[in-house]
Amino acid sequence: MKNIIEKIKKRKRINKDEALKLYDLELLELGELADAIRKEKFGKKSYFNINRHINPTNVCKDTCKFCAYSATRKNPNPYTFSIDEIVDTAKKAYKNGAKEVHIVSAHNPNVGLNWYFDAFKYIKKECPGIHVKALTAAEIHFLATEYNKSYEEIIDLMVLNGVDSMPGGGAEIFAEEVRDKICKGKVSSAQWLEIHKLWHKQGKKSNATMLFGHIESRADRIDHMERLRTLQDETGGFNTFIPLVYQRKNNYLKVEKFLTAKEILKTYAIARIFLDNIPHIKAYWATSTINLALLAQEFGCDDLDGTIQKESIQSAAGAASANGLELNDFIALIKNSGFIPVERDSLYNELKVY
Ligand code: V47
Repeated sequence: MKNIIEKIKKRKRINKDEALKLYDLELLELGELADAIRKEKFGKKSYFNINRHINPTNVCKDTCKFCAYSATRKNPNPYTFSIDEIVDTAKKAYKNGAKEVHIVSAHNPNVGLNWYFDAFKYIKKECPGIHVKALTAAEIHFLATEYNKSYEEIIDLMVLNGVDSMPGGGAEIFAEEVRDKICKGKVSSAQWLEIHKLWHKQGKKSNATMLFGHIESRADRIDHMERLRTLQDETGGFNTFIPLVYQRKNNYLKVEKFLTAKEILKTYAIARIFLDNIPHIKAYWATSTINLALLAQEFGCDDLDGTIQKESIQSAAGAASANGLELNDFIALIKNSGFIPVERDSLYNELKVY
């Protein structure tokens, strides 16, 4: 362990085995190592953006066991917004100061390809300058398969219709054995990485998530991060790594043992240390709870996502994120926890330091 700590202090890259060993370190010692890196990069700044999450349909062809959002499973209330409803939602948010719409849908085979793209096109027209973060690699894979298109063709349509960056969803956990148990049939790990690579090749940015706290092992988490680190070495296209804490309600995954706050904080800290080439680590408060997200600022996380306004995926599984957070409350929480709230745009340009 001494050698690993030395390596980290000298800012040398650690390998998979060393990263796994870090879980054995005492929490506060691990936290200090991660915090030192965070401080070097961002001081006491904590980033957030004023964004609006829109989840336009919950009708899904896939059957991921961890999902409580999909209407084909435990949630008996299918919905699909019209293009007008999606655009109106974006317009309202834009008028109220949102700089980004984060649009993630289920894989709905009934609406047609244009439904997905028209929404982006009209949002861009009605809300000049708004950043459209939309279509996870899982959605891109679904659209390509459903409409017999290549990934490149779908990506061209994204660029043409005004998508600015890609959210990190659909990554779940890359380890194939676990992936098969939790979301068999959806985009594979290799395909997820290939899609992000193609997107990065266009000079565009994306995020990467990891769903943890279900049936994966610690080694699976490190393996997941390593696959991301390898792609990032090649493309440099990931802005942010987002470990999503598994929410347990209303779904079909049988999980016996849930994560402790200690395990969540250790995972954030290890991500900060191991992912030496991904600039931002996001404590997505919708899944960690806002209280733990505030603490995570001391364990390597420099980003708390945003005000969200409305969220349907994690809240369906029990998260307290359905109605987002008020901007003033969000800022006060960051300030009161000893950090400097910095409003950023979607590409991490600083807009306002509070
Ligand atoms: O990939 C589904 C997750 C993701 C559950 O890029 C669950 O800034 C926890 O893409 N418990 C979609 N998570 C959300 C997403 C996202 C979210 C926040 C920020 C960004 C970003 C992207 O939601 C899916 C899946 O892993 N999810 N069910 C659940 N029970």
